[in-house]
Amino acid sequence: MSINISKYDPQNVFAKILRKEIPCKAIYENDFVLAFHDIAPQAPVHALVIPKNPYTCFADFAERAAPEELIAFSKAIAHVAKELGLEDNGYRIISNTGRDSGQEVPHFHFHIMGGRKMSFMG
Ligand code: D5M
Repeated sequence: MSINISKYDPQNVFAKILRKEIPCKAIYENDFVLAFHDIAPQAPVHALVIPKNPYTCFADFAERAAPEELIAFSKAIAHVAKELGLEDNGYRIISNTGRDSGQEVPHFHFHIMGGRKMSFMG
C-alpha cells in the first residue's frame, strides 16, 4: 500500500481513534498526546504514541509542532515506557517516515517496543 504524507488524510485510522470512531486500548493521554497498544504487536510490549494534532510524519511534526508539543511528546514517550515497566531492561523507539520506511498509517507516531531482546533491525 502506498501512503501519501504530503497532505493529511483525516480518514486515517489514528484520526478515527482520536475522534473515538474506533476503539483503542489506551495507556496514557494528555492535552497533546495519546498512547495506546499496537493492534499487531511485534514484541511482548508494543505501544504507539501519537500527537493529537494532525501531522503526517516525523518531518511534518518536527517542522510544524509548537515547542511545548515537541517537549510533551518526548516526555510522553519516556512516561509511557516507564508505565509499561520497560525502564529497567530497556526498549526501542522508532518512527517510520514515508514510503521506504514502511510507514502504513499517515498520522505521525512513535512505536515503543520492549519485553524481549531486540536484534539490530527487528
Ligand atoms: O505502523 C502502524 C502501526 O499501527 C502498525 O504497527 C499497526 C498499528 N495499527 C493499525 N491500526 C491500528 C489500530 N486500530 N489500533 C492500534 N494499532 C493499529 P507504521 O509505522 O505506520 O507502519
